Amino acid sequence: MNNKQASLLTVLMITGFLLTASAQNPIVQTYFTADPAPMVHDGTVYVYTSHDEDTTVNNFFTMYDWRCYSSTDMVNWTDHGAVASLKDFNWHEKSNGAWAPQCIERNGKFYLYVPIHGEGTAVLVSDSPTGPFTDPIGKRLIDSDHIWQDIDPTVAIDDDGQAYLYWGNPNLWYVKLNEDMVSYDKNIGDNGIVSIEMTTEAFGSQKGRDGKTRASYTEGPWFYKRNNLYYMVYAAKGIPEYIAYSTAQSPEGPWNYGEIVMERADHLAFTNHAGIIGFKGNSYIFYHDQSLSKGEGFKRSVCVEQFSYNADGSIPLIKPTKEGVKESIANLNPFKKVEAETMAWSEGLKTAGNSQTGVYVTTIENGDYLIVRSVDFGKGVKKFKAGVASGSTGGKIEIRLNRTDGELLGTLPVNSTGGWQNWSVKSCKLKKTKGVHDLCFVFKGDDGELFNFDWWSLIK
Ligand code: FUB
Repeated sequence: MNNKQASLLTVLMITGFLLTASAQNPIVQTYFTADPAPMVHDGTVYVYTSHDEDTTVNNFFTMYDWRCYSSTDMVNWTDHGAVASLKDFNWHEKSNGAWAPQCIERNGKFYLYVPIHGEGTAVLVSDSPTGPFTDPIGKRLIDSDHIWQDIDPTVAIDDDGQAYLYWGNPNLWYVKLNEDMVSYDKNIGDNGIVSIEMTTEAFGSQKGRDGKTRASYTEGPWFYKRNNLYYMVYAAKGIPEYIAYSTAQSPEGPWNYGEIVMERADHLAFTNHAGIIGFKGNSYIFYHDQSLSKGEGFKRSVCVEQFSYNADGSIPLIKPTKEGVKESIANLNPFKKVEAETMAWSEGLKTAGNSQTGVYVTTIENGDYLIVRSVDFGKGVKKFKAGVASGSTGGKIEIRLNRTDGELLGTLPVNSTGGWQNWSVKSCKLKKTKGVHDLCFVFKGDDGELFNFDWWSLIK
């Protein structure tokens, strides 16, 4: 038994419970992801994340790029890969430090605000939410003399069209972005940068290392407006952090401390970082934990919980759970091409991508699996087909209902296609099945990598 098989066995035993409970957290199992920044666009939730590398260097954040995931049902997430990276900037010297991003759309363009730790806050732009992103200004966006504190940008556009970019650790600053979203009004504050007064009335209180009382705000601000109230949600009280929030009647403050939104918990990391959205009538909070790495604070994972505001607009205390979002809010249509990297849960898998194929599922070995939830079989299906490629002797995909040991609907043999990028369409018969079900693809074969998996669909 190799290392991957041994750890898969452990994971399978542990997740026996998780599968029955339909665990949804963390929402990405193929990579370590952190600092979630959700964006609703055109009926889809895009979550931009930072990315903790599998190998941590020098016992510190090891982060080179930013990833993106999307969902229309809040339980199945499509992996769009690394949509931007430190390599997209040619003016900085850092090869590490791709920290917490946020993306926003304006006039058909997508602006991705990113900190490069130690180099300040920058911006990238794209015509698509999933990139490619390019550097529109060739330098950092925020021209400050405190670039080490210029992390965690958060952006929102007010109803009058004025865009605000807030950021900072352990202080909070903002600029008023110009309509081009890549420059800002230099006529306010200190050369355009407005410093927020960090009072305990505004941001709660904590005891600093020097024993003095100071505002509890630490980092990771998330700025938004709801029902004429402006919210600032943030990581508070140094490390370990909890999530708290403040509100204001204006986008420029003054801020009034609200309450704690998410307490510390054992499976959370020493950092936490929240992003909140409303989507199809529901409210969701994204944050990160360290459950996938079993406790490594530099290997975090993005999670999500559904919640409801209190009647007065206050945010309740939200519990971080393993179950996450319980119900899918839309069924998945399996009669169109479904990307294999759309999944609710997986074990043992990675994704990779190239310009021809896009993102696909890879490092598939015997016993690995993925689950897609709320698949609408309609009045019945007869066949399964998939786009696959194999540079080895291949293997097979067992198509099962609900879980790894669920009812077997059919088996797709995947023989060698003559190369890992020699893609071929294979199909097999399925047991006639109607209605809405979770689908589980269980990968079987000999030792080593079996095949790559790009897409699948069902045939009536
Ligand atoms: O991910 C690196 C840093 O950790 C972020 O910028 C902070 O918000 C904290 O989550």
